[in-house]
Amino acid sequence: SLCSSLHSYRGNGLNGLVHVKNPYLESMDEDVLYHFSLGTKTHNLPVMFGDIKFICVGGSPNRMKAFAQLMHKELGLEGDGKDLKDICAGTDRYSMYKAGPVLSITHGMGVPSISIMLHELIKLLHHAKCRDVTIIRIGTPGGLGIDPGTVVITDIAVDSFFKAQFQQVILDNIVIRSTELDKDLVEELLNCSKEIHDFPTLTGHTMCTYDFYEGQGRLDGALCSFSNEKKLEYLKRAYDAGVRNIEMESTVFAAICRLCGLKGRISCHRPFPFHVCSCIPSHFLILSTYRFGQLWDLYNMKTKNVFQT
Ligand code: R2B
Repeated sequence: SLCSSLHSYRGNGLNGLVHVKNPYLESMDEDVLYHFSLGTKTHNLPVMFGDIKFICVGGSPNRMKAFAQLMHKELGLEGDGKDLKDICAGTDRYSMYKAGPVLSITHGMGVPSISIMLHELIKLLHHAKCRDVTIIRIGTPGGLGIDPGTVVITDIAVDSFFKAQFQQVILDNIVIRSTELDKDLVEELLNCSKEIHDFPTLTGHTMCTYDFYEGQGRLDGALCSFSNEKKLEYLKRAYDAGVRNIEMESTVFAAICRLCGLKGRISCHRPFPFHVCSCIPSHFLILSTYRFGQLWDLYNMKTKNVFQT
């Protein structure tokens, strides 16, 4: 089914600053953001990115360029936006486009790819001294037992065992990180979707797998060691556990973003670390002013339902 997930994180360090949790970073003479082909000595990051308020991340370069062009148009910025330059042109790892306060970045496919991107993005926001940034991931997951055309707003990102956790291997240790998302924000997003007609939206868990084929129960990979019955039984269990779509990035996205907002939680005493009250109006801005619903059509997300139970 057509189904898309949307995960959000609001950077909320002290004073709305995004912050990093690496004691070594400040003492480094230079920070090279290798996979963006940007760096603190070679680029004036505060000038280039200091005004960023919204970040939208997604898998592919074409989609994220189209998103930036749409933002350009919707914001009424000068020019037609057709010639938006890829800020990461010095590398072909990721693509990045800027339209006023909106940054649109690719993350490739899978946990390792989005993880590298997020490390460098969060450092970039830190170096650029960005404040009150909202980050949204839009994706093209496979739907699970839902109607084609449905958008899923992720309430919790779960792993292949339906647990709200992400296992980060640090050196040779496994560290479990929480992947819970901001419940108030999920509610807000759902309310926004109600303002848009013909835009079926629901909330549900998004399951993140490490593999597109065997990990997601597909029968058409180069390897397949399970039966169709076994696949359906697993997907049924996933559905019963609350999973409504399946993709490959959500758990690490939630875990990293949650961790980088931790200090903000302490300072503002919110139940979830990446919720800042002052961000709420901005958030509605990106959903309604930018006619968020139309993005899904633009991105041609109508995919086949391979998970219908
Ligand atoms: C959705 O689509 C990609 C796999 O086709 C992957 O990035 C994901 O999460």
